[in-house]
Amino acid sequence: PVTIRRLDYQVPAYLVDTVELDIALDSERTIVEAKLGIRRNPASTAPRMLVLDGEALEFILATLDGQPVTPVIADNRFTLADVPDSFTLVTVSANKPSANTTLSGLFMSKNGFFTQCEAEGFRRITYFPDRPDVMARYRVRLSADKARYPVLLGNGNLLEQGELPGGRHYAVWDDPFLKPSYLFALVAADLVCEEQTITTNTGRTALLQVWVENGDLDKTHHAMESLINSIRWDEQRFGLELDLDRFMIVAVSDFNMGAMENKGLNIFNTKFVLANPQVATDIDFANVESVVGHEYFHNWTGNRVTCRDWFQLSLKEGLTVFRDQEFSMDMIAAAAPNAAVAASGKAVKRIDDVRTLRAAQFPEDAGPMSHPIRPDEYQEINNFYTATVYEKGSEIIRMQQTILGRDGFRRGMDEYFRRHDGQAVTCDDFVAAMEAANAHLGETADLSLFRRWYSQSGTPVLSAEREWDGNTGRLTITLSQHTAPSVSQPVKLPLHIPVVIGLLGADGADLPLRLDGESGPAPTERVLHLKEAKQSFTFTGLPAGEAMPVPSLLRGFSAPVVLDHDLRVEELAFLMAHDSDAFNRWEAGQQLMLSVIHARLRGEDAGLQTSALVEAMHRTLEADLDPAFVEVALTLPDEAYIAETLDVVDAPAIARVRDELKRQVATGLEDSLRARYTALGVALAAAGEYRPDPASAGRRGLRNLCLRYLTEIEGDGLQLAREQYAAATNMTDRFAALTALAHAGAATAELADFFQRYENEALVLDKWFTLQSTAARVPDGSSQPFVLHVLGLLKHAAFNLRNPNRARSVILQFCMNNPRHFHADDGSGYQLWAEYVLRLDSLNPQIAARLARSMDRWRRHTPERQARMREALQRVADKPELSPDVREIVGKALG
Ligand code: B3K
Ligand code: ZN
Repeated sequence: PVTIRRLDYQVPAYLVDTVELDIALDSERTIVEAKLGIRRNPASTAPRMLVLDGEALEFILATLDGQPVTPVIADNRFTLADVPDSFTLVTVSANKPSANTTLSGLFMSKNGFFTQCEAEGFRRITYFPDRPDVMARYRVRLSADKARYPVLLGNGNLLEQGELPGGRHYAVWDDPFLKPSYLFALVAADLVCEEQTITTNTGRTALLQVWVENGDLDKTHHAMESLINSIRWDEQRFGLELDLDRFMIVAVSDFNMGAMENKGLNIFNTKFVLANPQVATDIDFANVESVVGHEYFHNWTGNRVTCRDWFQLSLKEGLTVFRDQEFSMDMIAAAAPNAAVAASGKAVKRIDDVRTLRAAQFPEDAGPMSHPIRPDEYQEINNFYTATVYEKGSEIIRMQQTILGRDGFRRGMDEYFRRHDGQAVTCDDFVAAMEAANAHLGETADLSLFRRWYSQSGTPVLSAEREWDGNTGRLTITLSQHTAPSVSQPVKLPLHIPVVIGLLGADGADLPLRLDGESGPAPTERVLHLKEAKQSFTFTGLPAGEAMPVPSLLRGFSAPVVLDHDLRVEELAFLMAHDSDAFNRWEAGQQLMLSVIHARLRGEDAGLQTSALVEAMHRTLEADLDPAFVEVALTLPDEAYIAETLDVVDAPAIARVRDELKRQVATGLEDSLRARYTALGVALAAAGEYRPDPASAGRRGLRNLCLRYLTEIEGDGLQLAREQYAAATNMTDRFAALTALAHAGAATAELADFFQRYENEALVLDKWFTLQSTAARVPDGSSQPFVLHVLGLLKHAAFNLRNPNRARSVILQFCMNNPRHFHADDGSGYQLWAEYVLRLDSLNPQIAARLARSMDRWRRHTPERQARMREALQRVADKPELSPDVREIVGKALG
């Protein structure tokens, strides 16, 4: 395997100013003529040799300034020696879209041609310096059979279209913006659209379109609304305007990822476009909004300013995730009736994001694929579209906002665009703009130490110790940090960690925070800047003669760290009830739950702790709180997060202990759960027609959680679930009822009914497959081993390994999200894993590599399981013709 290193970066030897493409689309042989205006890069000292990338292309001919030339074509490279300083290169090549199962480059989905060029797909369309720092102006002529592919779309503006002989037609698209090749896109398909014009804040008008298959026009409205909200939000929050005359979203059913931000022509997995109350759940609606926002926000953070090289991926991804998270929060707040509900809604969104970080990124950062948000090396770049680059990357941006303040952060963003619009830049350029725009803040704006977050991998453990002097009212908090060494970084350095803190007095209210030596007004919440391995902070003027104030540390999860607190159970319960920071109220509850789960896993009965926890949960359920908050507060930590808090993982034991606790909670809260279930049902019915707004989604969420708890115990839970399933008027309630029944192993009739109802709705069938692959029990309650049930799903007539959504819904879901059965004692889960990694690898290496990663943490499992997991990994590694994608993952896992 070839390793690419960040420090080996060289400027491109040749630049491309203009690209004219003529693409004659044909499923068996698409002909691409490319006319490139090329010139020597004055900044390069490399030899005068033109090297272009090209993969899976059939070379037909090439001319240089009109003269035929003969390139050397080998190892996915096109090389021409002794080229002039400035010239026009024409190449003609062919490719076969119908055979392209990788879904990278030009491929076919059921109703047409689509492209995916990020990261390195453009080289599968034509010979080109396929790297993000080569930015060119593109004009594209598309032609195709008119009856089959009546819609021809490209980046930018439509200049011309017309008929051609032989039943074909053509369209010419021109993109006025310079762009890297990874943002190129085309679509030729049988599609229809919902469209609308919008006037931007400066009075420009633009046409917005959402293109879908015929028959899906009843599911585009939410995406369109989300797009409009995204445009408005970026104008208001960051002063960024839509720069195009036309902005298109196209839905495709075969797609490797969520969506892609191609300039003016976003291509989306149908899963993140199509939604209506009958087929989409509240979570789907929220996901559509967030992905539409994410791709739209890339238009500035990613497209107008792009990455110099792929090591800088977090420059656009971390920043854009941060932006989409903030967008969703602001949308929730905007819909809230008052400030309290707005604050709670924002906290719930933050909690969801932190749960994702803990369940996906923390394990990644502790395993064989651990890398800094700006990686130093990779073998296959597609393996680095990770939770670290995205989600931890977003946390690194968020911390800059915490350090500089919201206004300071905005000044930094303005400076970033002022400096770099139209350029391909680095993460360091971003931080430098933040610093420069805030220089007047003095030391606060010095991010030199902060930059280590970009270069150092691993999750820091932050420890806090307290010393209380009750006579003088002085509290000293000593913070220390430690990051475990990793293979590539044996020595880890201290980071700049912003720790947002509050102190609760005996009545639960926030106390003024005055650091030793300070005078003047004292805030009740502030940021402590931990910059060394260990630092003490002394607060003075606290109520003397009282018990030690209870610290609320890392409010709002102000840094992506593991907090090793020294809080006693009573203090956690106190925070859970009184902390003015809703995130930390939730967090205190999670820590209580974790300590009960840990005790049980150690074989202790933890009776007292459990009853304290159940009581605290009962109070939360009975309190007059935002239902969405109550839902997250009553949800036990995920199995994946629990596993990360343990040294040795026994996955089925974790699931068992978590189930037991769930049943105890359900038993303890049974009457309240049923009462709440009923009351919420009444309130929702009174509110009328289904709407996916945060308030009603929150009510449904809590009501369905109550139902889940009730189906965990003997009683009328199953009966309620059956009734709810039958009476449901929307997918959220119907699917929640089905889920509750399936986990209880009592869903035979409903699963059959569900399949029949939604046989023609691919995204709903994906849910049906996912639910069955991730269920706690075989959904019909039979005693067959779970893996046989999964095998049955894989053989189902509606299963199709080539469709990524369907493949994910069974095999990836089973291996990644059903730990108790994946880790079955006999190793059958691992065998299935190996077989499907190999099968998928010959079709679609990107999806195979994702699946391969479900073995990342194999060294943490019990010795017997480790042995079986290693065997399965070895079986995959032993295959000689593995893709670079899977080779890198299994190589690192075994390494
Ligand atoms: N930028 C794309 C991801 C491309 C993944 C390539 N393997 C979607 C996004 O992050 O918005
Ligand atoms: Zn992105």
